[in-house]
Amino acid sequence: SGRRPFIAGNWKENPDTLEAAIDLAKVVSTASSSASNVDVAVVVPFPFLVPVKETLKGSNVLIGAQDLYTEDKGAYTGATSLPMIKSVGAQWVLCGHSERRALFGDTDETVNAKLKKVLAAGLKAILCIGETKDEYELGVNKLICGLQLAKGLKGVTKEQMENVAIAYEPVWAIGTGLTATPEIAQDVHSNIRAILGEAYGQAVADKVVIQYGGSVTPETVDELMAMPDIDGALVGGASLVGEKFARIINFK
Ligand code: G2H
Repeated sequence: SGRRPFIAGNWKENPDTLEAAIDLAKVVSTASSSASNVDVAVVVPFPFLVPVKETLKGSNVLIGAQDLYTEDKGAYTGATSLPMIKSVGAQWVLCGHSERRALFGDTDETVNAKLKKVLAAGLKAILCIGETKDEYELGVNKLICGLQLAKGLKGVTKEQMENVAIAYEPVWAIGTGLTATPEIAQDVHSNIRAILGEAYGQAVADKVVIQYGGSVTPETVDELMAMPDIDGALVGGASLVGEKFARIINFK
């Protein structure tokens, strides 16, 4: 496809100590040396951005944040701004992870505002989309993903799409051990690319990396990555186990 594979570990609210975070980062750093032809990132909790980046020095592993608040600074207790994230050297920021949508009130509108903030600052964003179990069972998964995509990317220019990756994460497959079959995922991914093609033109759409996320493991990564429109993975649980993530980024 000409697209460079991109695998990111989304650590979520893990691990629970700095020491454990540094240990895990060391394993990723070592594992990445044998993983050529793939971009690798770890998307870590805010307090770990600086020490993990330090640990990854000398490796090609990129670093990302899991969320941001859209105000640059001020009286917003508990919030972390994009300028802060940028100033500590993060390259990627997740926008609209389903857990942020379900637990922390993110909507398509706030996700769009966050995404635009990231892009305006010249950083890269992973826009996460995906349908719930009910929506999947009703057969409206592609419709829901199309809406989330259109709303999430509202106002994003063709040029800015160079800095956007899409992660398709069916909510029913997240942390459940249920992976969408490669065929189901491929079907949604090719639909996502078609929608991007209508919005931005085929040449732009052909360059956008579309990751799959939802219980990706060493056992499932190879067949997922073999699909023509699956360009990478956003890995949660398995990214916390060094040897599993090592195998995933060295997919075959
Ligand atoms: C989906 C994924 C990573 P897991 O949320 O973003 O997590 O691999 O644990 O399903």
